[in-house]
Amino acid sequence: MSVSTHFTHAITRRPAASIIRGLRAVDIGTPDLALMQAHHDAYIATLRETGATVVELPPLEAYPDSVFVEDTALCLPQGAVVMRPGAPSRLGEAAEMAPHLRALYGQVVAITGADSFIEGGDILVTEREILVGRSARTNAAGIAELTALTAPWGHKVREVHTPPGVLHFKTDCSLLDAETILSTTRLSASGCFAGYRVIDVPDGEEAAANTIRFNDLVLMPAGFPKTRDAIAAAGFTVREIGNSECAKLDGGMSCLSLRFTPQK
Ligand code: CIR
Repeated sequence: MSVSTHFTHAITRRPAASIIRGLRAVDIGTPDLALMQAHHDAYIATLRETGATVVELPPLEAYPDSVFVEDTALCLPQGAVVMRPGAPSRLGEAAEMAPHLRALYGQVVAITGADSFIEGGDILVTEREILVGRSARTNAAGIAELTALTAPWGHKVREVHTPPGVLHFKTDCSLLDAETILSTTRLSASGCFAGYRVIDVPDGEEAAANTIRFNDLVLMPAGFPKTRDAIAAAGFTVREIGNSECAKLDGGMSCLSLRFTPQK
């Protein structure tokens, strides 16, 4: 069973009313909280459908982007690493997540360097390595600290680059199985996925690149039929989840959960 696609647990956090002040690269409208909550409920129900335990945390009004829990931690089979988000308004979210990880994991370590910044959205864990994209949120010092913290657990970190203007590395890619990555062509053209099987997101559907493989399902944002058909044609079972409101804040499927199998 692949440790990068199969998990017993997920952590999510309900969106706060302050979500209307969430960060966004381009303002394409204010998210509707009720609709976002409905999409969030469907997302959680789908995770649970696979048999997983989903821990739903309460909203954090002080942190408008706190629904995007992925950025606060990296969960590995051996332990969890608490991140240091590069967005100043999100820095405090990591400390809010740490106690919940300690309740489930025997080993919880943290990125602590004052100059180290790294967000979970820039990290793709595959069966053989941890790919980390440098971005506006993740810097070399953050990647160096992550490398040092995870080496004793037997992990190899490889630094790659997030395409210019793209929020996170995983905004543009996702792992579908141990060997298969869904990617935009603007990212895969860099050659960073050499040795993997790559499924290209059809032109015009770049916003569908951020999916999650969670146990036997692939969760993807609704409204991208060519990408849905390409994933299904490759043999995966696809579930489409409404993402219109999170998309206004540059968020997608992976951002909404931490996915892991705890080790006490
Ligand atoms: C942000 O800019 O931080 C949020 N509005 C979106 C975060 C999305 N997270 C992710 O891709 N992992």
